[in-house]
Amino acid sequence: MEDIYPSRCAAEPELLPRHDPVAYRPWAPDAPLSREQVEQFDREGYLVLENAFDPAELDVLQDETGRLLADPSALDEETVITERGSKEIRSIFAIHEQSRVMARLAADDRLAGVATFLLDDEVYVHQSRLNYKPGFRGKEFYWHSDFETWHIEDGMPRMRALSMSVLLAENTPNNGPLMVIPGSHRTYVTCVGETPDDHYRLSLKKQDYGVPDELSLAILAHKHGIVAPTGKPGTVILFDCNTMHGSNGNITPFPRANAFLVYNAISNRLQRPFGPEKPRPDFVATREFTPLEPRPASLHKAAG
Ligand SMILES: O=C(O)CCC(=O)C(=O)O
Repeated sequence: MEDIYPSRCAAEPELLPRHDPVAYRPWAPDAPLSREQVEQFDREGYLVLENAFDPAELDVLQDETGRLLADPSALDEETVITERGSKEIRSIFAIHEQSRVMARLAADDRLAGVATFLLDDEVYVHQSRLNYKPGFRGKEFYWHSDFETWHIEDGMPRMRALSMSVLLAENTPNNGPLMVIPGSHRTYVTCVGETPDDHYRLSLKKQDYGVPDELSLAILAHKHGIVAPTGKPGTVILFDCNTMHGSNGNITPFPRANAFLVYNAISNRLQRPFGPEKPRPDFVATREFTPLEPRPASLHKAAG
């Protein structure tokens, strides 16, 4: 079968067109987003939802984040990723499997319901993680399209997935907020270099393969510009699986903590990887394709 999104197999990078829709379901009055929001997501490949959670819900989420970060030894060891050369926590994966609160967050209608609408299908959590950037020492995430890695290393067939970053600490212009290239989701940047076995062990700390080249990034950034949405805790940033994004290090004293939930359409469940034979492990890219049942909007303690 021809791979319409080849990568890491040619000597030179290419800028290829996207072959898939972005917002899959046409807007209707009962949609969980306004018409303008759906159009913005479709056009720019990202969307910011402010004040998605009330203060009591935020307390619950922030307490849980503190608990996860405070005792990583209570978690599955391989899900805790430290920075290169230090013990500083960079990411904790599979948070929705290791925390009831995070599982409830992943299923919350305000997130899962929106993903179901935009992807026009039942959805499951392809990946979840807490990305932590401690003050002074938080390291960057270099530019990438998630889809390129998910396609090549995990076997995600098409662009029918999206990420939601739930801000759990204030993301300011200075503490390494997410940066996106709006409109870049319409271009697939192929990467150069065959993927080594078990690449994920290093790539979760710092990616060396599946990294777009500087000329392609410059072309996209000159054409579309770069935005860095900031916000208070409780803001949600949605972005399409092929939106080019990254973030700078954090040398301010203000830590940044964001929960990432990746929703994939059930019809787009993983196959064999399009690159290396061996898929990445489940904690990075699950192969249990259980559709979420969006739960009513409430993360209050009593909601269970
Ligand atoms: O946390 C960030 O700033 C970016 C994270 C990211 O790009 C990713 O998890 O794919």
